[in-house]
Amino acid sequence: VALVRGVADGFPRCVTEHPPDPPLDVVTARSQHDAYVLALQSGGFTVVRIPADEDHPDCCFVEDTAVIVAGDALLTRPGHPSRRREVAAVGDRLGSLIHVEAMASPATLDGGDVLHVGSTVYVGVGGRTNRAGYDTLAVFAEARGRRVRAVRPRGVLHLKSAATALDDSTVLLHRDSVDGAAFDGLRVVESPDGDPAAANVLRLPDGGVVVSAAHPRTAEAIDALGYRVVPVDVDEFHRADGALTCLSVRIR
Ligand code: CIR
Repeated sequence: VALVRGVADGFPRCVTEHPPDPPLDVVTARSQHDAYVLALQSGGFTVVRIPADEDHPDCCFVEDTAVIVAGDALLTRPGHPSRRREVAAVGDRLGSLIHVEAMASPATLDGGDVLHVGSTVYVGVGGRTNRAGYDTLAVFAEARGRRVRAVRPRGVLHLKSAATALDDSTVLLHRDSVDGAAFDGLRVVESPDGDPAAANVLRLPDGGVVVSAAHPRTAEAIDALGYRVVPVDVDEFHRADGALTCLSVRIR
């Protein structure tokens, strides 16, 4: 199952590091979102949709609101205060599907900081995710048989803004943003594109890998390693500091 959330009319007002120029366009974003959903479905996900929340321009970045470990959900407390109330509706929907727990103040954590590779959970700390957020997730994940490790990404919003998994033993990363030494014991592949977001790819249940259409060199490199690449255009979300993974919560 992949949970997605609609793009709000107010999407152009979402939180961004730099004001997008030209302004974000909700019509473009929605058509890219539709294509993204189709790619998830074609790759084997059953897609569950939650309607957009017009009070929360960032609500389509649903990944940040929940972390799934061994089929159970930990609802987050997003690092940006304007995003905290996105969580309730996600929790309600997930609660109808799986076991759900919540995270308490002062913990903050964005799902974009949580990278699962095999039985290890890597957590980006120091940005939207604080130590207490890390600790809460560590207890939750270790109780479910996972090893948990902190990583300090540099100059990016989230850990997964610059590092994701290609399979259970391979990490794709942008070398200036994430130190490969953090992934001891795994095969580390560096994305050849200058943009950290090129390293944000999404694994499909059928083994395919969704890659942003904005990063053809990374797509080629992954293809050369033998993965089946599925390009999807998410430019409008890149301009809002988002990438492929942030648009869904995957329950495997
Ligand atoms: C934010 O700043 O929170 C959103 N504009 C972008 C969130 C992207 N989330 C993600 O990559 N997991």
